[in-house]
Amino acid sequence: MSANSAALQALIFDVDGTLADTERDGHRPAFNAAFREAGLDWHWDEALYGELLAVTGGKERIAHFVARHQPEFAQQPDYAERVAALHKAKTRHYTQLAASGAIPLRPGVARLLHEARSAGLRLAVATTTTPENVSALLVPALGPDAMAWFEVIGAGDVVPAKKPAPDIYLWVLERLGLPASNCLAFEDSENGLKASLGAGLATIVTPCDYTRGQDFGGAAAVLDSLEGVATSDLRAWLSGAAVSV
Ligand code: XBP
Ligand code: MG
Repeated sequence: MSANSAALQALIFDVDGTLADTERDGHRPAFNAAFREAGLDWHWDEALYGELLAVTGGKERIAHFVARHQPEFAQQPDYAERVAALHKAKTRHYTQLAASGAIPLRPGVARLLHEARSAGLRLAVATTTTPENVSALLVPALGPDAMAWFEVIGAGDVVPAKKPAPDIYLWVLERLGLPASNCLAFEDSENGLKASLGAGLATIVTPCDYTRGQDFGGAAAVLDSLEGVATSDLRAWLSGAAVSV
């Protein structure tokens, strides 16, 4: 492969856990608020939520919880509609919380995004969460035109199979019109890394509290955060060179 063909052209970011640490104090309380609103006595504490995070996608996570802990709930004739309604309510609670600015970006993220844009790198998002959740998180943090920074936003149900399937990354690459070899992915979890590697993407992992200690084999680098990461480091990681940050 010539150096030009492997030139870094685009950065593809996961959202939850990567751009911001959203799960424990964002998505989790939003799920619990939706359950209370529906008159359900379900409460996902931090430990249980950590187990449920093995399943990506909010609707899928609720179904996983029901199968393991509330199997009778699945016997209702309108079960699928009730799960969808719970997730819709959860998303309302989450977007309200995120739009209030209560969930900050992780250290170094805003600076790296600004630096990447200045360097002419194209930006994209590949996430399991919903598009409205992405906007609610990014606009308070990056300003009213934040969503326009990302040329492609692959989010939620646009693909049939969620992470660890590679579908969302393949969907984003197709719309970028780029091969994986010209892009770098950013993830926080083993599920996310499996998805990005499955799409052939070199991947930088920045674990968060819920994902620290997972298997990040195959990552180009595993970092505490994106603080101090320069675009020159990104180009080196894409080429497979060792980088000390
Ligand atoms: C993380 C997920 C999402 C969120 C909840 O997404 O798996 O399901 O936990 O958001 P990613 P939703 O790390 O790919 O950004 O309820 O909207 O799914
Ligand atoms: Mg994530």
